[in-house]
Formats: sequence, C-alpha cells, structure tokens
Amino acid sequence: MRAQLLALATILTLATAETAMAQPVAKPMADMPGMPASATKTGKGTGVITEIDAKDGTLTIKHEPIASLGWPAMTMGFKATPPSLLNGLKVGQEISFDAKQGTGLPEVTAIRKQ
Ligand SMILES: [Cu+2]
Repeated sequence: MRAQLLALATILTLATAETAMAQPVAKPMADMPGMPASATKTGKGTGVITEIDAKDGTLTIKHEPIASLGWPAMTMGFKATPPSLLNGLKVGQEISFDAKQGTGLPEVTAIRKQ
C-alpha cells in the first residue's frame, strides 16, 4: 500500500512538472523546443502589450497564434526595431505587429494600434 501511494505521488509530481513547463512565459523563442534559431522567419500577429521597457527598447506582448512562425498563443518578450516603435504605446494596448525571428530575442519591426 505504501509503495502504491509513493508511486501515485511520483506520477502526480511528474504530471505537475509537465503542466508547469507547458505554461506560456516571456522568454526568447530560441529557448523553446522545436523552434530552430537558424533561419530568419517573419509573421504578422495581434495581441496586447503587457510590458514596455523603453530604456532597453523591449516590450512584452500577449499574442495570438502566428502560424507562419509556428508560434502558439503566448506571452513573450520582443526587441523593438527600431526602439522608436515604442513611442506612444501603453501597457494594455491592443496592437497588430510584424514579427521577425532570427537568432536571439525575437523582434517587432512594425506596430499598429488597433
Ligand atoms: Cu511567442
């Protein structure tokens, strides 16, 4: 009985760990499995700005899936190219944007207010 409980606890722990790993988090796409960092790809997306760092020229967007990039819906960080794209934007704003994924942090190359 004790061994069975132990096995059950192990299964639950593994299941919890797997669920935690599936949660969308803001991080470079290069860290994500199945996303090759070699070729540069582009795509258009829509989403909501959840964070802006004007000093670093970066922003975080909770975006809808972008098929051409193979991205599911998630919240992730982008480099604004150029950083002036961030001018006049606010957290909570709905935007559409052009994204570019090369090596390193994905870039946003155009932002349109919705
Ligand atoms: Cu993403």
